[in-house]
Amino acid sequence: MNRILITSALPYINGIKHLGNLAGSMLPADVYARFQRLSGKDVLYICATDEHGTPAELAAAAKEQSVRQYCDDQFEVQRDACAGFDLSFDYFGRSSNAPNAALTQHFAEVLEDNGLIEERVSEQVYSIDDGRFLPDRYVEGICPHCDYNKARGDQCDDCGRILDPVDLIEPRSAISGSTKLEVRETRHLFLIQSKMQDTVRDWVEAAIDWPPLARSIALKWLDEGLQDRAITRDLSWGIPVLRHGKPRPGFENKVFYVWFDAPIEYIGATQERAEATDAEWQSWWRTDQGADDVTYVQFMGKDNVAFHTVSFPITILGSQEPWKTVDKLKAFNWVTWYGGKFSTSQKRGIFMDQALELAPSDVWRWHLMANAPESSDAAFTLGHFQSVVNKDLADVLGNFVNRITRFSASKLGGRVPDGGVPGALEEKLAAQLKTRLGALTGYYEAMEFRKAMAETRAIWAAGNEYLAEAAPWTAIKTDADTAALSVRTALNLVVISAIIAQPIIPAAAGKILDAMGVPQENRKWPNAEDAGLLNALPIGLEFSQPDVLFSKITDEEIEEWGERFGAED
Ligand code: B3M
Ligand code: ZN
Repeated sequence: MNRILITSALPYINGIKHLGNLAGSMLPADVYARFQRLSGKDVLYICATDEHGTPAELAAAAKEQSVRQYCDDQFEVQRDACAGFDLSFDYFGRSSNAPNAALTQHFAEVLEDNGLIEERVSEQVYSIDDGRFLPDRYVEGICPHCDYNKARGDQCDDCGRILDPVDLIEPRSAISGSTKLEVRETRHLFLIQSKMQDTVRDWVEAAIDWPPLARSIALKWLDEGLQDRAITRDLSWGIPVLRHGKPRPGFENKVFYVWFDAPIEYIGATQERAEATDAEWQSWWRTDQGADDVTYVQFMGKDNVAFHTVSFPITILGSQEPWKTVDKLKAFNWVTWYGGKFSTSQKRGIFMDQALELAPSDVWRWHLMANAPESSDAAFTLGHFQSVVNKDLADVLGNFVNRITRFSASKLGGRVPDGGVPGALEEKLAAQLKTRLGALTGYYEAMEFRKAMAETRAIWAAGNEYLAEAAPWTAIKTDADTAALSVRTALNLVVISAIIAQPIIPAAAGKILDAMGVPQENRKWPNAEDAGLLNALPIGLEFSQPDVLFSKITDEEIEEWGERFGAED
């Protein structure tokens, strides 16, 4: 299993994502992709903007732009913000591009041929004042499950339930606010999910590799019984509904539902990449064309799990074609912002572009990963961010690297010194490193990110502890050999500290490795069993001191940011 396909949930096109979105899918997927690449795996990390549906239409209308223009602009904005965060996508596509349309239409055709799609008359909310049907987010009202009063027609943001607009209590139009709504009949394509109940359950139960959060959400849905769902909408922006390659009679003014086409874009984006780069895509997705030996890993927030463990698998399995299905699914809880949620619609919290105005991407990446919302929601506060960054990055890693490189530059000529024989201190350090590196690698493989970050920090801290005990600044006065040994050992540990930091803080790690003169081919993930790890640097190798790695975040900054972003405890 040397090939790993990684997808992150596709960010909606409607505006730049906040740090909670980043922490729950794109960032951990990136950290995992980087770890696997360093481990020598052939990785394909795919993401894209999710451009269809009512969120795009509503946001475009608010900006008085055509939906096409709005999406073109926002795609650039999101792609730039992702680049600013060093997200190492192998391809960042768009669900409104041609490959996704063709694939979506293809899946609908085969599902219909397999008896899993039917035309049905359904009841939809119609707005008399707006003169149109109001699908999904075009209706707002009270959630019938939890009473939240800003529930949207497709999903309740509070309890996470998937809704139908006709379920909402006291519904109102999101376009005009009008409550002059009625239920009218309209024809739609329905995906007969009920027929796939047993197939999906067998598939979920066979999926031994799913972490518990994803698995429990999937089983909860199956236990409640799968409902047949409309996969078309009365909208104009989206993928046209065809039958046998021609507009489907009666569906000329309808398109596929965004949640039907969005996951198909994982495949679509891989095809976009193939077209753009002359690569092939089939060996990643078709089990009859080599994808049997691919491990497919998906990352997403918990509200997306049902769509990926039930709806999308129904599309894939129901086609009875040899498509790859997900092997490991990593889901995240929420990052909260001062007791509430980060919210795009209410502009609560810090958004990706704003974050980069405040501090470099590495420090956000570290903080969000070290406090990943894995087993429960994780509270983000500026004070916590400040203390984590100042402690872990500036005091622990930055201080270790600076102290030893500065000392050896001034006292030992900025070269890796020769001399001395490893003794008890070095053996203790080597044993600790072996155990910790083994654990760290295991946590990454298991996608236990908080534990991986804690282990990374512990390895950095071991550097400071070793230096405190070995005290080369004292030894150098009486015993040059022992001082040389300590410095050499510590410099090797600097390199290991930076190598294992690469998945999380790629910019700072690269700075350290450049300064230490470590060539690209020697930056691979270390093997815990390698006894030579603390002796890897060539004697006499010249190194320079990295520029300031991390500047501390000051109390004044925290105060200013708190005011700017409305942070209130
Ligand atoms: N765009 C929802 C979200 O951003 C959605 C994910 C699609 S994944 C195929 O939460
Ligand atoms: Zn609710």
